[in-house]
Amino acid sequence: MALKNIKRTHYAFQVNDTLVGQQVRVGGWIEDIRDIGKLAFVTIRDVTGICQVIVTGGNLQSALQAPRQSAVTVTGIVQESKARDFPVEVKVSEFTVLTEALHPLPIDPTGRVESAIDKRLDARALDLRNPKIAAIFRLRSVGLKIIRHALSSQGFIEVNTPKIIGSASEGGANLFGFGYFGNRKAYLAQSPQLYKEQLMVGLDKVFEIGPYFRAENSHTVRHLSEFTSVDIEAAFLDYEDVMDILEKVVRKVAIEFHESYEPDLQAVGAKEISVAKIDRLTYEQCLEELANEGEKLEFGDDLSDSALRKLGSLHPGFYFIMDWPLKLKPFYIHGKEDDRRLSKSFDLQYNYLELASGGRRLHEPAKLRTRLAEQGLNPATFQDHVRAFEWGMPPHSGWGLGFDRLMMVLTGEQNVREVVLYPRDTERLTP
Ligand code: AMO
Repeated sequence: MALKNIKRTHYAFQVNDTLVGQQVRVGGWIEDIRDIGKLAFVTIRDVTGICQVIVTGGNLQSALQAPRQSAVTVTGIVQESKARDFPVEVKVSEFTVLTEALHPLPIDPTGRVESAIDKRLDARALDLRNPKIAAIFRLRSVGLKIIRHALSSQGFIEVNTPKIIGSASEGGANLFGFGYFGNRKAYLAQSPQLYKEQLMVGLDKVFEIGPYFRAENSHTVRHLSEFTSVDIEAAFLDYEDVMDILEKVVRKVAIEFHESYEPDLQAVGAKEISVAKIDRLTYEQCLEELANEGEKLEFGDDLSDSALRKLGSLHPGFYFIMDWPLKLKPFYIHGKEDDRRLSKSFDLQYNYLELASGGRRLHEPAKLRTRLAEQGLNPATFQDHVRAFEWGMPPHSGWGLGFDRLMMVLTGEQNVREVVLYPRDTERLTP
């Protein structure tokens, strides 16, 4: 068989009136075929858009026989078009079907026929051919880029800590464990918490963007068993300082999305999000506001889903809840000096949804051991961790931001699975 030239000269969006009279080769997928006898109008979609081509003569048969969504290259001369939707079209000299698509496909990637999310996730790669879905993942990519840039330019260095670990980072619950060479037991990291804190002994300001794993038996639109988190840790900073950093990072992503990625935001149907000012409420203020709304909670109660939904309706958009009761927070969180019931901790919320949590950490090894024991954790299991605190550990603070949840908010999606390529949850392990 003759060698096929698979290289494109132009993307579909580049085929415009400046190219009239020139030869182009586009590569993409057949979207529609309109057969009008001696010729056929075919639309070809690629990742950038769609163009129309006119097929005649010897190429007609192969174009008409090809199932929609087959991968093709099309070569021809650009000419003006009378079509309503296309100012120009390509008069085809060579129409090559590279790979035929199955007919019928499991989902319609044009999005004209809607499929339930599970069906789309079962055929995720094909789902990405839908321009709306592809736009979500382009935005996800630039979101990460913006965050990396924002943190690096503030002096943070990017690190990679292990995902196979020997002890729990967030306490005992929801760990995935597995056998590790011989009869040892290993776990998948729930967060980089222990490592990012240890790094404060030498690296001062670090961030990590990575996958974390939680055996959450939750069936919600916001929990996954594998999620992506942006974590930071910074020495010689208190919790309000790292709240400022978080606020800046989130604002930067939201603003840059709207300044530079409006077409993708429009494709996903996202509304503009206000990040002008992020309110900082204390836990106790939240209790008061909730009591006024008829939701009575005692000091020390966690904020339930329904309580968070009420708070979300009072504070639509982003807001912080800070100064949580110490007993509600993990062992590594520092207490407030002026009120021992409270902690130097915070969550960043968007309406009902928790996007991030963080705080000032205990940096004195003796206090850390006491807190571990108080929380029913075995200090011996955390020996390697606590050792690092004996090497001149500076005071430090940090946070973990659920990147998938942030993307959910910024794209206006209601289900975290929409913004994750291959989500993992209690039911889904494939594809
Ligand atoms: P936390 O456990 O609150 O804190 O997690 C931080 C953020 O990660 C996201 N997240 C999840 N997203 C999807 N599915 C899940 N199962 C899931 N679990 C958590 C949330 C959450 O706010 N070590 C601390 C952070 C710190 O103090 O630095 C931690 O992991 O958006």
